[in-house]
Amino acid sequence: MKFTRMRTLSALAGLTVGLGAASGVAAQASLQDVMKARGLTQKDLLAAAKTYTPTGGRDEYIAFSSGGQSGQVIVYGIPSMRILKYIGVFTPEPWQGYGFDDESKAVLAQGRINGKDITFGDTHHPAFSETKGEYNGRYLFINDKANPRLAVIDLHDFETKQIVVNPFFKSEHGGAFVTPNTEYVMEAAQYAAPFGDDFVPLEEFNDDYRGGVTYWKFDDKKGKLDPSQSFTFELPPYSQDLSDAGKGASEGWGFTNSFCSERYVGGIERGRPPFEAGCSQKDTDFLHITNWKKAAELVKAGKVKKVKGSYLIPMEQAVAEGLLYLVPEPKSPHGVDVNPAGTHIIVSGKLDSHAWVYSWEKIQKAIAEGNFESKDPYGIPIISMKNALHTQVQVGLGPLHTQYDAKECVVYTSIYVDSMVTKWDYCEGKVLDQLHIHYNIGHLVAMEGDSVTPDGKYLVSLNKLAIDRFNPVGPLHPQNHQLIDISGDKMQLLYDMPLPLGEPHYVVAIKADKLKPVVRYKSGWNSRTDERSPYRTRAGREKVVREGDTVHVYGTLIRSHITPEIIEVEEGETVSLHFTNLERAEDETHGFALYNQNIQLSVEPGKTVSATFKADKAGVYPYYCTEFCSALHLEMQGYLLVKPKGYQTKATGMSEGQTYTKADYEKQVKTNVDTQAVIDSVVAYITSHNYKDFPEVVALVEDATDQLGFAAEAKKKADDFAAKDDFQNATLWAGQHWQYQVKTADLGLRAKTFLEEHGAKKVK
Ligand code: RUQ
Ligand code: CUA
Repeated sequence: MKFTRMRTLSALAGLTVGLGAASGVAAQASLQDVMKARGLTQKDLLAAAKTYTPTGGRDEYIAFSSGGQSGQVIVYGIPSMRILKYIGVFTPEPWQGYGFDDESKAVLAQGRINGKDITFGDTHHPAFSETKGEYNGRYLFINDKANPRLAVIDLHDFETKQIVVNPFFKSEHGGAFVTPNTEYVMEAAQYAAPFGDDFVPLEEFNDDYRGGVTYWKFDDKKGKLDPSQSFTFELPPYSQDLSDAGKGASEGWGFTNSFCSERYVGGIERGRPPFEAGCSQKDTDFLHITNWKKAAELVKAGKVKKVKGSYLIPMEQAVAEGLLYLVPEPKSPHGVDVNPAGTHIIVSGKLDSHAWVYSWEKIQKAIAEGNFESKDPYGIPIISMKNALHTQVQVGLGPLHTQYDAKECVVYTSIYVDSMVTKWDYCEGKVLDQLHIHYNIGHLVAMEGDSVTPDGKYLVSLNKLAIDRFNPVGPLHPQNHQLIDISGDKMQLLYDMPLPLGEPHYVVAIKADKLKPVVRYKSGWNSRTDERSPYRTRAGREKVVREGDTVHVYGTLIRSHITPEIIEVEEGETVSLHFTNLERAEDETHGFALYNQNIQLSVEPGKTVSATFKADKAGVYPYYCTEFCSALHLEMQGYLLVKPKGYQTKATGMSEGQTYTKADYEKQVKTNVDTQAVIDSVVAYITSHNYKDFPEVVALVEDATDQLGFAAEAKKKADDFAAKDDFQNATLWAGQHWQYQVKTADLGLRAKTFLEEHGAKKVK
């Protein structure tokens, strides 16, 4: 108490001195000094002021980046570009215990293909769940290109909850893209392959290799994709690429690009020109247009057959029912991006210098009139380009992806070969501005750029190469995400952020205040299935239960001990550890690592986490908490003793390194009395303020009350031993009493500081 008041006083003194020195000329001089010393220009300072976020400050937008080959998702703030989190998705991630505890292993196991564990993913396109075309901040979806899978991340705790494997594809790319009310999540194939698992020679490519697009049904209440209600359009082997769902005017339809509609099969070793030559020969490829709304009705009416447990719409059926059309699009296209009103679709060809704007109105008209120029070899009607095109604009060499601004008709297209962002008007068909970036931009993201009401403001350029932008760190470079201010007429480059985790492809950014993540779980929560864990354990109810060959340990974690601290099993037994974190205070996570078992758990407040393994070798296995959770975190430890079969525990007691006397006991008791005085004063402060108006403080007070309860129990034990003149045990329990007091005081002071900083009011 005294200590904090002193701190406050000295801080006040410092502020007064600081203000005196910072006034007028002196401050300017010092700013100029810094500019000179660091070689900064006025423009740099302006850029810095637009991104700099003072300590404790928050970002306006939260970006979710694909993690590329890392198989993860990277979360960062805009405009500060500070990385906030990596989310383990397809790849084990030890910090979060992802892939190390039983619960998350079960999630990764959903991603097995033909019985094989796949513990990596090539994540490309994240997408938010939507309501009426607006991001609703509830879920994030992301795809895996290498092994065609989709994952669902729940944004209430930023954890991966589900992985589904595409039943037909062997590769994919055009996912994840959501329909305006998250009815479906689109996932399009990439490299054509047979839908079955058997060998089919490449000579039969045209007849038996297939592409496709899957519409995964999403159950919003359960937060899960439902394979049993999902359906796939069989498509020709045209290397489908990106997709986008229609919205507004085009709601109910989906758009999917393709490249290599030549259906060329390379084979350098067979003396054939490589894929790259044969796949870029024609001037045009095909945009696939699919009617998911009508398809969903057919499925509902029982008119679509299931193959391998999933609905599959054969091409003949899709054509006969008017669900599938093609439109030529420029050479080797990449991105396809529907505008916010759903009236136009922008496609760019990697090998063309134009962006092509299609008119949904024209496409619909052609469909309604049956006005097709021809059919492809699979009988799919082709709408002629001239009957579908609104305009084409020369935007630069190698255009890839397009993002929509808040201003109507304004878009930003990434120009890969020219390393540039082109700002242009797709209504008028004219270029407005161009900005050079470093280097070779792939995707780009504008704030809420995929929603029906984009925010504009900032653009991030996701560059494929960093080359010389950062201090060298060896041949493998980080990626470079460049922040661009797009609030004015001219784009302004503000900041370079290195991203050292895989090669991100797409990023989506949402208003930060749409996200409402929890700070703690309901007590005893299995966060992966989002239900109460059967292994939930409350304070004082820790137990060891033997079931057949398995030893279940129901344990708890709280500052600063693990209960139990000694676990004894026999060689050959299976051990299943279950730990519940009893804390409620924000950020009081405990970890758990065990020697030689590849176990690292992250147990956030309220969570119950399990780890099952075979104790196959007799020995001594120390374990400890891996989060620096308190002053006595290092003492948050224990031993797993794996005893040889038939071993008899000896009756002798523990040997202790230290003996204690009555004087030691009394000294400890005096410390405890002094500490209690500090606690009382803090409690008086808290209860004399409106702390109940602050849920964060209520959680801290609950934890502190728990600790005080434990303190009282320890004190009673100390008193009892002292009454029996057992000062060894009396001193140790008095010491434990003090440990609980220290934790209570720590929580109390944190609550008090919070109240001070958040302007709590005095109550009577
Ligand atoms: S990719 S750089 Cu979306 Cu996979 Cu275009
Ligand atoms: Cu719990 Cu360190």
